[in-house]
Order: sequence, then C-alpha cells, then structure tokens
Amino acid sequence: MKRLVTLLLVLGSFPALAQNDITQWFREAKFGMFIHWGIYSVPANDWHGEHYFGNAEWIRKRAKISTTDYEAIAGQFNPTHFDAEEWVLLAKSAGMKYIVITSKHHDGFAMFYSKASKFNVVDATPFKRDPLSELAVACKKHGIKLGFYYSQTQDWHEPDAEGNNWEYDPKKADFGKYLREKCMPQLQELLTNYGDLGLIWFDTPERIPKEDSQKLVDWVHSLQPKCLTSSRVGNGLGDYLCLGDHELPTKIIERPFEALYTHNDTWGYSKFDKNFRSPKEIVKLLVYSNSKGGNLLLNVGPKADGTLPAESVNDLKTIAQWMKKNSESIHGSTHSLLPDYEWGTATAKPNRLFLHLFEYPQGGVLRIPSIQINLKSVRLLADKKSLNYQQQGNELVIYLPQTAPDALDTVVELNYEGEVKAQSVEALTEGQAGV
Ligand code: JFZ
Repeated sequence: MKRLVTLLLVLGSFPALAQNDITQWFREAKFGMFIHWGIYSVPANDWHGEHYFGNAEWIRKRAKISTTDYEAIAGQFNPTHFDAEEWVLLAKSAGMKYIVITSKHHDGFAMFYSKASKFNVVDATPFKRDPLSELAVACKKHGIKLGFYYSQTQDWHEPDAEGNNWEYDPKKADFGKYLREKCMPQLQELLTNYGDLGLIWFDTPERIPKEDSQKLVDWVHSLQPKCLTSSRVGNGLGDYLCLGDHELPTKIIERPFEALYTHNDTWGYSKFDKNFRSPKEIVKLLVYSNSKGGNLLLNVGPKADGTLPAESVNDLKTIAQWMKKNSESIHGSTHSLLPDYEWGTATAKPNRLFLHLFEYPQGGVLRIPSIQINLKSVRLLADKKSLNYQQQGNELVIYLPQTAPDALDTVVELNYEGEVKAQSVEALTEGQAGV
C-alpha cells in the first residue's frame, strides 16, 4: 500500500539548472529515436534457415558465427534505399529531438569509415558510403541532436575485447590493447569527423575496470567537452542515467535520465517480429517518462536495404498527428508533483498542469480527489475548448465529452494561479539506481 500524504506543491519552482550544465539540451529533449542498424540486418534473425527470436543484433553470438562467415555478411550489405533525411524528418515530425544510432555494436562492425579497423561500412561493403556522415549532415540541417551508440567492452570481432568466447580465449585477452588500438581511436574518429555530437551511448560495461570507464569519459570530454556519456560506460560514471531496457520509473528522478524501449521485441531488424507496440502504448511510455522527469528513447530497426519497417514509419506518423496538437504537454514540460492515477498521469509547466487520459473516464466525468487549486481555466489542449468543472471541498470534477476526443491520449490543460495543494505519493523524488 502506498501511504498518501499531503504535500505543498509549488509547481513553478523546479530546480534551476547551472548555466554551464551540459545536460540541458538532453533534459529538454524528452523524446529520441534509437536506431540499431548494422550488418546483422542482413540475416535479420534467419541464419541459414534457422530462425531466431528476440535481439537480432545478437545473431553472431547466438549462432556462434565464425569471423570468416560474419565478415562475408558485410559483402552483402548494400542499403541503397537509405535516405538519411527521410529518417530525420520522420523523427522530427514525431516530436523527437535527438537520434542515437549504433556506430559499432557488439559485433564490432563500424557503420562509419574507420582507419582504426578495416571492418567498416566503407571498406568492407559494396555500399561504400558512410551512413553516419549522411545522418550527421541531415541532423544538422534539421536541428536534431545526434548521438552515437558505441559498444566499448564487447567486440566479438576482436580477440582482446570481451564477448567472443567461441573463437578466442578470454584469458589471453589484452583489454588495454583493444582500448588503445580500436576503441579509443574509433571514438576519436566519431568525435572528430561528424561535427558536434550530443552524446556517446556506451553499453554493457561488463567487467570494465573503473579506471577504463573514467578514461573513456575523459577521452570523450577532451575531444568534445559538451558531449554527454551514458551511465552504461560503467562503474557509476556517465553524465546521464540510462534505465534498464524496457523499464519505466515509478518515481521522479532528479538526475537526467532516459527510458529505452524497442518498438517490437528486438533492437536490430528481424524478419519474424511483427509484435509492435501501438502508437498509444508509445505515447503512454513517453508521457510516463516525462511525468517522472526524463526522456523516452524509442528504438527502430532498419532493414538491410536502408528502409525502416513500414510499421515504424506508420506508427511514428500517427504519433506525429498527436504531437501536432499536444506537444506543449511534452516539450517545455516536465514532471508534475501529482501521483499517477488510474486514468493516467500529469505533466506540468509553471501555472499549467496537463492531465493525460489514457483510460477515458466513464461518461466523460473525471474526478480528481484531494486537490486544492485556484483554477483560471480548464480546456482540452488539442482544440483549446473550455470544459465545465466543479470544485467541491477538495474534489475537482471535470466534465469532458462523452467519448474520448483522442483515442491515443486526450490531454486536459489546467491553468491556475498560486500554489497547488494535492494529495501526493510520499517520497516522490529520487530512487531508481538504473544500470
Ligand atoms: C544491450 C545490448 O546488448 C542490446 O543489444 C541493445 O543494444 C540494448 C540497448 O543494450 O542490452 C542490454 C543492456 C542492459 C540491460 C538490458 C539489455 N539492462 O540493464 O536491463
């Protein structure tokens, strides 16, 4: 049982950011696109007729593919339909403010031109183009921040890195050598050749020693002081917190954070996976992340031909329609100090509260118990139509249309003056250690 206590809420006074806070853009972004793209999109979970389910970017390890066979896949990777601007515009229309793409996943293949390893998209594929540089240009043109995922510890192509225990003996691995000769030089390439980056998304720290995690964070900051590092760099370091995969916080987290979700049940593209989350579920994840003070990073897995799965394109277009009418409740907003309710949750700006109705109340009558608020107006955010309401004692009753005006998420905007007193869940702040 959650113990309820009455808190005095002063919604205009969120903690001020230090002037030089490099996380500011990230805190304001709210919604990002994660892209897991690599040569694993060629087998797409189908390895010589054997079907795999779940994370398609793990095919090499799961099927214990040899270096020779895996390198041969690169020879088939030719995504001629890739159009960086199309991806960026789709993300932008859905209200996403940043894109994070796999520059090198655990398979060790660089999706960028690299002098540090021949196992890269320009040298090892018939495509010969550098998709990350095309993406960097398109992001810059359309005002979207770009971040690179980089698997710093696992690299199944390298005997000295972690992960490939079917071909190499982990006891003989010289991790320092791999760091010096591949990981750090490639990070330098990424941080030098693609303009200003928003972040480096490190992942699966595994057994990385603390001094190496620190070395990587320092390396990134020495090359681009404003570039953020994710907490998965390991050992409690990093500039912002990545939650566990498919994890939503239940409490407000003051530290900048990101919840991350796949669209279906894999990060990389799988031929077999049609189990996509609906646009409504995605908006709900976005709103609940925002209602706890953080971002949602939603993944898409492009195909080997360079196109996005039709489901991802369609669903993001549906979300774009919702965003057009309701973005004020996301961008420029953050958590309120109200609890979650059975119908949904709230986000806030100074003097405004946004109620997100995911479970539309019976007959359109919304009852909020235990709230003292000096209301100026109550409206539907999408069309600014005023709604009738009543305040009796500490109960607020809002009279909405009988049926939901927006099946995804109907947003009610409360404009108020002064302070709000509401019944709230105790200890709303902090918690959630994450990864
Ligand atoms: C990692 C990767 O192995 C995976 O392929 C994908 O890139 C994903 C985003 O990150 O997988 C993880 C890492 C951490 C957790 C779960 C899966 N976790 O902490 O819950």
